[in-house]
Amino acid sequence: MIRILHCADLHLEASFAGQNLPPALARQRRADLRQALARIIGLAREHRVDALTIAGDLYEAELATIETGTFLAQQFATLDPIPVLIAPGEHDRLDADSLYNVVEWPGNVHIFQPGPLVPTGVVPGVALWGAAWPTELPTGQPGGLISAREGTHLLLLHAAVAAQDGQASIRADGLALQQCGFTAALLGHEHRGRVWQEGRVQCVYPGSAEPLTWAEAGGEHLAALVSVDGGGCQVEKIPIGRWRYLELRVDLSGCVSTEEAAAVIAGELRRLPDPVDECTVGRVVLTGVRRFEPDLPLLRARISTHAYLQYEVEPTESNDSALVAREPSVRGLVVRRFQEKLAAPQSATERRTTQAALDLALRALEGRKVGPDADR
Ligand SMILES: [Mn+2]
Repeated sequence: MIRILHCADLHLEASFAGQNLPPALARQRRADLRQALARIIGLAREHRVDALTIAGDLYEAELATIETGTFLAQQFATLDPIPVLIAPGEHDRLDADSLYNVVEWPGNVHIFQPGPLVPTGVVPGVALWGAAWPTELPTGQPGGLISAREGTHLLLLHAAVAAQDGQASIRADGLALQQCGFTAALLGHEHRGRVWQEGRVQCVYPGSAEPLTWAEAGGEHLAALVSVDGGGCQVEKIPIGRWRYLELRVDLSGCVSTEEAAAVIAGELRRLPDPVDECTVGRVVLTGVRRFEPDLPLLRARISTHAYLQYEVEPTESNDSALVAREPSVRGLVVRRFQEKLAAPQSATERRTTQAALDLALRALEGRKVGPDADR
């Protein structure tokens, strides 16, 4: 049996631009991408794998420096003699001045070149086929590529997989994974990890090592421990990412002050199943019809958390009840009745319930759907 640890899409030196992160946090996140690689290297050693495979987007070429390359070379050298096989991707494209050509790599590193898929026997007993992105994939009947050969064949590639005629295919005109004769396709490109079976082919997208954007919030971020045994293949998913993106919608209907809102939000944060820690980037969306204008600096000061939270106020329709109460209409009458009720002595909970009832009544009078599952 041979074992391979497979990863992809580390995106070292990613800028995290466009996410409104403070520069210090973006720096921390870049440092943690390196930590993720270090964890992967540690896992490869711990599991005594026969090879570490990386399916592209190891770093971001526009932002990486020679120092990035030196860091990578040092990390990979610590695995020697375990081979490290890299199929470069789109963001770490292999061209003349890419780090792959400029840095002096240790002897255990094998970098696939652009062009057609080629096999390497670097892993004993297994032919691992790969190429750098963009790959010249075989035309015609892809099964012909390896059908005449004995043994176990694995594919290592940075590529998008699309469904075509009910089969997963690597590009518009071919390389249907099922027909290739590969035991496993160790892929990179999709940042939300997934492991699935395509006919007899075990397919793996490990995902980015850490979620890099909000769009990757819900996905898996893995290293895949791939065991190949007599033509069969098993994949163990090992979570790698430590960071997460969290979106929390908090209904502030009935709150009368920023202080009260802060208490409600803090309560919601405490009730979340996973800890909201220093590796959480959160977006708190304040919803509901409010009686006050939230003071965001005060809100930030009142909520004690290690997470980086951004607050967004969801716009609501104007709901100035003092104004509405003067209307000579059913709406005005409803608001006046509720205001009498709200003026009477009552607990904070009762007041919130009354306020929520008023908000619902106003929504209903506007002809909007109300109820437990109404779109709020
Ligand atoms: Mn990528």
